[in-house]
Amino acid sequence: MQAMTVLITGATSGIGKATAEILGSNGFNLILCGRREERLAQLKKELWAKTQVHTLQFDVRDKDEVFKAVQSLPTDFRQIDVLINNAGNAHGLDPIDQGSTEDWEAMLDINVKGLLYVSKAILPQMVERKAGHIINIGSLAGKEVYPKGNVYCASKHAVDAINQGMRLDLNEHGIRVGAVNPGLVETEFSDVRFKGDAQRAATVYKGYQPLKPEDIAEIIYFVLTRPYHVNIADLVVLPTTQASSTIVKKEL
Ligand code: NDP
Ligand code: 8X3
Repeated sequence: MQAMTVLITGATSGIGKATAEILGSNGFNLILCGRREERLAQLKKELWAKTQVHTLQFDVRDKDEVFKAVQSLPTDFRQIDVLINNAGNAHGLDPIDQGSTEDWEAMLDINVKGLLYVSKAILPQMVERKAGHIINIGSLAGKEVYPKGNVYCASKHAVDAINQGMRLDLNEHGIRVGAVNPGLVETEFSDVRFKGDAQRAATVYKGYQPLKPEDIAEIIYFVLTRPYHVNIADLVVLPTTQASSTIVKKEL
């Protein structure tokens, strides 16, 4: 049987990169996406002995770039069996009255509209084949709201709603749709949120054991390797020390 092809957005770091590594090691063909071209090239080099890899460099905010990138796929990569909508970030952590409109726009444009653009570019072929699998990376922030999380939480609540909406609308086409919603995972997420302030970012993961990107990647691998009649619709995955967005048992 021909290996399945998986397109991963946000494959240049964190959860997306770890997912590329585990799927590549298990023989899935990969289409890896992100803005940082050198990281995509490095990952392709790392994985090419294990599997077939194609990279697409685009910003999910740019609708035309998204559609052009998907249309540019070479024949061997044109059939996308699995889409992992992972690209996303938080920008800022401010009370709503002090938040920056640029940060709000970035989060809504990337986490919500970007996810929709990529999905729209790929869904028609899944609908035509009456097969496919979409895994949306949501967040605990899509299930709860925490102080100063306002717009990031709104963007992830939107992902939760889109995940449910996709499942309803794509049901008649036999397409699997599900979400994986992590709690605290140590990635570049907090570097981005705090705009490169590494010291502030490090405090987020201090005094307890957060999840590693590999923990989520293993779960994504499990989700997509279930028999086709099994759809894991919605998973929340937390570090053991985290009870909710605001309750984390620290050892310090
Ligand atoms: P990282 O910052 O490590 O990775 C984010 C990825 O998204 C990068 O590969 C980045 O690639 C890509 N990305 C960001 N903006 C854009 C854009 N405009 N266009 C294209 N790609 C983009 O963070 P994580 O791995 O933690 O985040 C991955 C997902 O997991 C996100 O959706 C996040 O919301 C979610 N999540 C993370 C949690 C955490 O605690 N870390 C918890 C819950 C959910 P590049 O910069 O090269 O474009
Ligand atoms: C990322 C986790 O708690 O920083 O979605 O919002 S959190």
